[in-house]
Amino acid sequence: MLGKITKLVIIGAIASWAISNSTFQSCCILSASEALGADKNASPSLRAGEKYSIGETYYFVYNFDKKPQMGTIIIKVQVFTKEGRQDSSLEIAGGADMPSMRGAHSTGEQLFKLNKKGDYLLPINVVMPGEWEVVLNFSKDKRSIYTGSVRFNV
Ligand SMILES: [Cu+2]
Repeated sequence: MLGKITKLVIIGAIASWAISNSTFQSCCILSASEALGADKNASPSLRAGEKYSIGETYYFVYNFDKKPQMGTIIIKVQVFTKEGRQDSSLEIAGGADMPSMRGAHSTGEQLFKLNKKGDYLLPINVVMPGEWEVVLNFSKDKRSIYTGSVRFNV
């Protein structure tokens, strides 16, 4: 009889230790992902209106349709060949988020849409003042060839 009670007490103690231990682990996982976010912050921000090379073949320029502000703003990316001819053979994806509160307003990765002129367009819904980041991912034939980040303050 006494032996059974002792066993129950031991099981109870193990269970409560396991619960507190799992709480400890999830806290560590959280801080690890925060550290990962901090690393991402280190990537240099691309400047609007400047030319950036993509390998040997292409370069691109991006701009906003207006000064970034609350509401919907549109990012326009134009890709050119080294000879200066506008090119629309790439695929561009962009995902917006606020670095200071990752995940809170993340748009997920969305594809830029081409207009008739061959410009790549992506609308972004700015729902809160502060610093925003848009990570751009360029791919050719489904292969990622360039990644960069655009930051702006609202
Ligand atoms: Cu926010």
